[in-house]
Amino acid sequence: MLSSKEAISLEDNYGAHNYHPLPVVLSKGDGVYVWDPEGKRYFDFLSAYSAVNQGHCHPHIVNALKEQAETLTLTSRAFYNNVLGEFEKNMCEIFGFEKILPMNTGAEAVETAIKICRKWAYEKRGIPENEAQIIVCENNFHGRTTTIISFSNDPDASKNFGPYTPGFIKIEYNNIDKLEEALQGDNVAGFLVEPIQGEAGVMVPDADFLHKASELCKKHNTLFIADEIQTGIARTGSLLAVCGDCTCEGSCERQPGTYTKPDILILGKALSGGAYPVSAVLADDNIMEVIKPGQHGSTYGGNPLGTKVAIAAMEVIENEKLAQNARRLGKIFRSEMEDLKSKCSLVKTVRGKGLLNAVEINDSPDSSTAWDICMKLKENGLLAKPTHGNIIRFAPPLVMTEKQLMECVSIIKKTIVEFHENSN
Ligand code: IF1
Repeated sequence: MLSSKEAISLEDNYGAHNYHPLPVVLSKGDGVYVWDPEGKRYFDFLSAYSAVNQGHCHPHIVNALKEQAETLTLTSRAFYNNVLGEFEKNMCEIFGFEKILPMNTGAEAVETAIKICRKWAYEKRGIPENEAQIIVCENNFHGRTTTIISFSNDPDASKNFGPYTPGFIKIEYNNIDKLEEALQGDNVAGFLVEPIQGEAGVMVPDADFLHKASELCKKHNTLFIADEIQTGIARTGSLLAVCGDCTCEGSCERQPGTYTKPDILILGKALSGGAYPVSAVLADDNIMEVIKPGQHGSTYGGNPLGTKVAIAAMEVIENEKLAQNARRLGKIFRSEMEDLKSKCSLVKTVRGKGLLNAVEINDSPDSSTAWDICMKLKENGLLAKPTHGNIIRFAPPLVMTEKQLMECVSIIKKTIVEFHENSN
C-alpha cells in the first residue's frame, strides 16, 4: 500500500489542483472511523460533506452494492430494469411525492430542477419563453456546473468561467421581505433555496423562514424548490430539513404545521450513503409531467447498481433511526460547544441543526486559525475542515454513539483550549 507521502506526491504530480485538502491520506473507513495508510485512526467529522450519513462502508449498503455489481450494473434508460421501479416507489412513498427523476450527482439534480421549473413556467404558467426568472440566495452553494456558478457570488466558484447563464435573481438569505419583493416580478418561476446554507458556514434561517417562503411562493404561483442535497436524509435531525421541528419518532410523517412540502425536492449525497453517486428530483405529476420522453436524462441516471444501493441506504436511515439519533446527539454537541465558548474566547459562535453544526472561530476569515486548529484536531485524531475562512464545520456520520460523540467533544475542547493557550 502506498504511504501517505507517496499518495500525496502522486496526486500533486498528476492530479488537477482543484482542491486544497488537509494533509491526511485516507485508506480505510468503517462507521465513524477512517484510517491513514500508516494505521492511524481518526474520527471523521466531515462525512464527505454529509454523503456518508450512514457511516463508512455500512455493511447493508456494501452488500447491496456487491450483490448488484455481480448481477447487472448499467442498462441505460433505453430499456427498463428491474430495480428502478422499486426505488422510485420507495422514494415517492417515503418523501410523499407522485414522481421522481433519478440522476447521479447533486449538481445534475439541481440542473434538472432548474430545467423542470423553467419548462413548467413556459408550458403551465404561461411565462414568455426564455423569460423565466429563478430566485436564489446570496452565498448559495448548489454545485459547480456553468449554469449553477452563474448565480454564485463566490468569486472562487465563478470567476473566469463566463459567459454566465442568465435568468437568476439574488436575494439575501433568510430575508422574507426581500423574497416578497422579488416575487412581485411577472416572470418569477421558482425560488431555489438550501434549507440550511452548508458551504456558507451552516447558516440556519429563522424557524419560520422556509414555511413563510413556501406560502409566499404559493401566493405568487412560483415553485418552491428545496435543495436538500446536504441537509436531507436525516442530517439535520429530521428526514428533511423542511420537516421543521417535527415530533416524528418513526419514519417521516410529514406532519402538517411543521413540514413544508416543496414543489420540487432535490436529493443527493447520503441518498446512496457514500457508496455510489445517486441524486434525484421529486415533484408531483402536475409539475413532473412537463418532462416528456427524450427531453432529459443521463447515461447512468436510474441505473440498477446505484438505485439498489440507494434502496439499502434509505433502509439504514429508517431502521437505525438516524434522524432521531442526529437530533439527540446534535443537541448534546451544541450544548458542549456552548460550554467551550463560555470558557474559551477563541470560540465565537456555535450553530447548526441535528448533526450539521459549525463553530465560528474568533479570528479574521483571512487568518489561518481555523485551518491551524483543524491541523491540530487531525494530530489528535479527529478530521474536520474549515468552510469559508474562520468557520469549522462539524458533521460526523449519524451512526455515532453518544459515547463516541463525547470522546470527540473532549478532543475538540482539548485541542481548541490548548491552541488558545499556546497562541497567547
Ligand atoms: C465540492 C459543501 C461545497 C451541496 C448542495 C448541491 C451540491 C452540493 C447544498 C452539489 C455539494 C459539496 C461539493 C463539494 C464540497 C461540498 C460542499 F457545501 F458540502 F461543503 F462545495 F459547498 N447542493 N456540496 O452542498 O452536489 O454535484 O457535489 O454531488 O464541490 O467541493 P455534487
